[in-house]
Amino acid sequence: MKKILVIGSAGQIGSELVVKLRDLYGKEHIVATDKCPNAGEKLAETGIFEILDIVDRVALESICNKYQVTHIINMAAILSAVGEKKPMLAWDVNMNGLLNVLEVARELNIEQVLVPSSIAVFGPETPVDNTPQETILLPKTMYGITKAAGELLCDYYVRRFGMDVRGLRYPGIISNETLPGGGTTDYAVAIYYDAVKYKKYTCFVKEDTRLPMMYMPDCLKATIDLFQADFSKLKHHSNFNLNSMSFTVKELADSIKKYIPDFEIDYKPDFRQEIADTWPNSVDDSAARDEWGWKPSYDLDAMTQDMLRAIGEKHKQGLI
Ligand code: AKB
Repeated sequence: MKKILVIGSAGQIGSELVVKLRDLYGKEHIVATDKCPNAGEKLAETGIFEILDIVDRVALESICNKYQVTHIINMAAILSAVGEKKPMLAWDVNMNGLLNVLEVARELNIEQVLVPSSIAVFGPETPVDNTPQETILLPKTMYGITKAAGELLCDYYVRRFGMDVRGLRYPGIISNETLPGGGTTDYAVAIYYDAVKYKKYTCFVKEDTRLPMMYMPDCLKATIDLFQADFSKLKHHSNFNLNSMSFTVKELADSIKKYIPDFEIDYKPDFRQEIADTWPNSVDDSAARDEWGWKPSYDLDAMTQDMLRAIGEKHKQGLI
C-alpha cells in the first residue's frame, strides 16, 4: 500500500492536496510535512504531521525511513515574487531541496516522485499564445530558473537512474482555503477577498495583463490524475503544460462585477508587472490531454461564482 510523503503541505496547494489524498488513500497513508509548525496545526489534528524543512536532507531521509515512504510529492517552493526579493533562498529551497528529494528517493528506492513546475519556466522569447510543450525556456526570474533547471534534473533522474519522476507546469492557482504566498499571480486570489470585504481592489499588475490561471479543484484533479497515471504511457515526464483558463485582470474584474455590480478596481503596477510580462498568455496542453487524459472543468464565471460564495461565507462567519 502507498505511503505518500507530502512536503510543503501547509501551503496554498499542499493544504488542500493533503485533505484530498487522505480521503482517497486513508489518513494513515499520508505523511504531511511542513517547515512551519504553526501552519501545520490543522493538518496535525486530522492525520500524520511532521515538521520538515526540505533543505535538511538527514531529516528528510529519517522521515522517509520512519514511515516507509513509497511516494513523495514535493510542494515546497519559493515562488516568483519572494524569489526576486530573496534569490539565494529560492535557489536553496527550490534546487538544493529538490536535489535532496531526488537523492533520498534514489537511495531508498522510493517508487515515485512528483514535483510541480510552473509557467515561470517560460520567458519573453517564448511564443506567448498557446505556448507549445517543447519551446524556448529562457526564464528571467530566479524562481523560473530553478523550475526550468528542476525539470531538467527530474528528467535526468528518469533517464539516468530509471526512476519514476513526474511533474506539471502550474499556471496561477486560484483558491479560497489557504492564501498563496509570494507569487506574481496572487492578485487573482486577493481580488476576490477584497471584492467581498471592501468592494474595491488595487491591483499590482496592469488591467491588460493576461496570464494562464486555474481553479483549485482543477489543480487538485490535475495533480492527482498525473500522480495516478500509468508511467509507461508517459512520453513526457517532468514538464507537462497545463491549460485551463486565460484572462486579463479587466476580464476578471468584469466577471466579479456580474455578481457584485458596485465592485471597483484600480491599478498600481509594481515589480511584479515585469515578471508577469515575461510569462505566456495561454499554453498548449495537448501532451497532458493525450498522455494522461487531462481535462479542466471550470471556466472564469463558474470559478467566480464559487469563489464569491466560499469567501462570502467566511466573511459572514467573521473568519476574514
Ligand atoms: C507565481 O506567481 O510565482 C506562481 C506560479 C505561476 O508558479 N503562482
